[in-house]
Amino acid sequence: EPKEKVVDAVIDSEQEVMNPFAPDAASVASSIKYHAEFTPLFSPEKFELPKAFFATAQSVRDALIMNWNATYEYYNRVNVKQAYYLSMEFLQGRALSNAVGNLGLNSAYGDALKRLGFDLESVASQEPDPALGNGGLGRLASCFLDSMATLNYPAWGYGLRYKYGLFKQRITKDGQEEAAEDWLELSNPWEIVRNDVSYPIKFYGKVVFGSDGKKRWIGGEDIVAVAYDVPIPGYKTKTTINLRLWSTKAPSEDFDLSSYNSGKHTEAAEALFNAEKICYVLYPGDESREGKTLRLKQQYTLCSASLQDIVTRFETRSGGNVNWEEFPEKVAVQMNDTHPTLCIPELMRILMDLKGLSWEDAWKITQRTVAYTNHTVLPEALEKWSLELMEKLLPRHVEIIEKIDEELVRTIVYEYGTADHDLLKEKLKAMRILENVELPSAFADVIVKPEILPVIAKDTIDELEDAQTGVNKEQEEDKTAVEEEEVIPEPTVKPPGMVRMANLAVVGGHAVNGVAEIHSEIVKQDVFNDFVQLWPEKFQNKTNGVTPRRWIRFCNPYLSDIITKWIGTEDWVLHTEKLAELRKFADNEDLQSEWRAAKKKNKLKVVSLIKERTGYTVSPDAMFDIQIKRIHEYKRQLLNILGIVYRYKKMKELSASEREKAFVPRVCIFGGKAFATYVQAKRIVKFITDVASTINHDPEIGDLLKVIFVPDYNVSVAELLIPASELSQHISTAGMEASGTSNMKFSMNGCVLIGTLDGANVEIREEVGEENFFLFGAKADEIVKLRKERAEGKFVPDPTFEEVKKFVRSGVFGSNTYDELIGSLEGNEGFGRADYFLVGKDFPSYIECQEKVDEAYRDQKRWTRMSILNTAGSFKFSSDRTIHEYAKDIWNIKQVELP
Ligand code: B1H
Repeated sequence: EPKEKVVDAVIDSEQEVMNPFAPDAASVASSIKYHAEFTPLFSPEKFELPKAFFATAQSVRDALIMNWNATYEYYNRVNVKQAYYLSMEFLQGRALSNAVGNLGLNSAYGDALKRLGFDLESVASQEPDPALGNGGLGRLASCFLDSMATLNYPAWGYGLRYKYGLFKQRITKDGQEEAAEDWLELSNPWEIVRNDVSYPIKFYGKVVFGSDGKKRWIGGEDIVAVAYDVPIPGYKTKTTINLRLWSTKAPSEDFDLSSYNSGKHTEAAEALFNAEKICYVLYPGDESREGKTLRLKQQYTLCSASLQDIVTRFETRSGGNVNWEEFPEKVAVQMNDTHPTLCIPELMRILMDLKGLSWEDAWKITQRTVAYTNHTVLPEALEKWSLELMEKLLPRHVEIIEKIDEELVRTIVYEYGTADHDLLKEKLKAMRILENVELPSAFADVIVKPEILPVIAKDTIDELEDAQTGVNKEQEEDKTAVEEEEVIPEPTVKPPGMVRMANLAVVGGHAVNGVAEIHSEIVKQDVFNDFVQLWPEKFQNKTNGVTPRRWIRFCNPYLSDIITKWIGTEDWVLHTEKLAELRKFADNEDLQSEWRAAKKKNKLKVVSLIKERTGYTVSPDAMFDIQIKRIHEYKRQLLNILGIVYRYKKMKELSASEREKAFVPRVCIFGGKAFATYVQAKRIVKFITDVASTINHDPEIGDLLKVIFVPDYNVSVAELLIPASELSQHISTAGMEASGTSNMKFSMNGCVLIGTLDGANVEIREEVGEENFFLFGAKADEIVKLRKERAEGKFVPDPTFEEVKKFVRSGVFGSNTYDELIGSLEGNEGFGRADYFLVGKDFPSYIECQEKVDEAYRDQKRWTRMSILNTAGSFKFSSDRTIHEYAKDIWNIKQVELP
């Protein structure tokens, strides 16, 4: 084949257009050209990069559609059990190179684009990142889809198609600013709208008895959910599974034509907007009642549309011979966190009200079908909804939830008897789904009521309401502002009734799992301990994983080639345990020098990225030290930046020659978004960027230290940063990070970790060897005691910590003295809890550990050995391993190879 050739040489024969899937460059080129001409999104005169991207994606999509059709045609025919993964987030990242790589069409597409005057990498970089996720929870869902498809598991993802998704982050002199992310602006070449797959979704209304004596939910607001399918190809398999995303719209008759014609244009379209706005934004602000209602509508839309679809498919596959008892033998539903918990009452409603099953049968089926994954133990992140709000929006579901709660009360009373009132009260308080709600009438006399429902003061109610707004609320609040207000005594009122979604998920599902060993232990011993005593068999661990396709093979081709060469096969992409074979070469000088050369090439790409995104020039010879994740106090970006400040201060105290000797040059890179209303997190972003601008402009420091905040961190940025990383930071307060998944990606790419004994760090350290992991900080089981000591003023801060705080306050980083940030570390009046995340406590051991990092890095042979042993020891953290475990222990599904 001629390597580079011009456009006119391409479409030679009808034959080629008819067979665009033949994996040779000529057929691929003709297919791309065909789409450029006949599936156009741009005018015909020019053929530039954006058009090349869309035409290439459309041509790849053709292949995916063929495989998708073959996959489901077969699943329908053999009627296999299928798993459904329901998630509010999927953080897919770009799809083009992933699809081409999974299909094994890299050289065909590379050559074809060359003939057309393009190169695959530039074409692929035209693709916007879909904005459908926020962090680790969403990226995990996407890694799982890749593994399910690759391993030929009959599975399916369900989510929402957010028009704007998560916001775009801009960094200005004031810190983070949010802007709408219009990722669908130019259309999404991967999605296929299914106009024939839509379901009615209802809100509000009331419950009545039908003529058959059954409950009916009538009236209210009706909208429609329409399916958009995104094909998910497996690696080296024909299996292509589905990610079905729901988009909401109003029924067409809701457009009020007569109002429109009489000039009331806005009113005429109100119903349309009301329906469409449900799928505008991921995690919309929920401080207002409207915000809460919108989030609940989102959650219900996901659950209702998905379950109607699942039930319809079950009926279709049963071929007119429906046996509802078989439902759990054909369907497994996994709830990614509590956001899809309404699946439980929704499946009950469908089975009872629409299919005529009894409560008992519907309950058995529901329990056997659904399972729940917990992703956090932060108490403020365990979702609660106001009972009153839910009752208005979903009256039938609240009846069902009340009945589930009543059955639970029955179980608890049966289990603990009525003799020991204190124990029973404690259990009911901890375990009931409904909070601050009187006992069901059948149990009213079991316990002296006034003790269960004390009349409490207004500030307790405020606390309860705060807890109810969900994740981050506690920290989101700007405590400085609240302090000023005069306290007006309020009459005592009853606290509002709440629905605890996590309790509902635990009760309604047959399995509950945490996402790393230490996290699953905390779930069992702490968060859900009362439930563990009742149903120990429900609780499991499923340590997270990441797909080695996206996170090594495709994002790090240099390293992949080296691994393949030394192991002697590319099989490791599917069988990551083969990576362990690298161990025996860890000291081999040839491997070591190839390994370092690959890292260097990856670092050079990041040097360009940094220049382009921030204007700063950094040296590729410095150590690349990276912390990329959502900005959260518990993840302790503040510890990292204060460590950098300390380093800078020490540098300034030395002469130029002493400085060069004392420190290893570093580029310290941060990336991550702060939730828009999380005030403290936004202060951290601002502080990092202020420190960066002082240090980066200090002529005495030069390449010895650079601090970079990469704006708008996303999957594509991670794919560049992770392969270039040498040290990465996973430094959460022990016990607070459920797992973390970027730690796994870094380790796979030969990056050495500095971290606490938290989340998956614990297991990574076990696998790579403790001498290849920089450990510091307090342990999870010490935290409660340390916090108590801290609150009681018994904590004596280390002098280094005092020194660094004083330095920040001295005004080196501009006029700002960061009172709220530094104050939060001291528990000064008005600045919240005294160093709740124990930054001060862990600071000295962190600094000491960072000195060990420098020492290790100076010995490049030792460092490279550590790096190789990280890759070699990362095999456990493939999401293939995780998905096999879910399939076997929770879903009970089997691998199905297409004929
Ligand atoms: C994780 C969340 C989360 N846990 C609610 N919980 C959200 C919950 O805006 N909301 O409503 C947003 C995010 N995300 C993460 O899940 C954990 O923090 C990580 O440790 C873990 O690795 C990841 C995947 O299990």
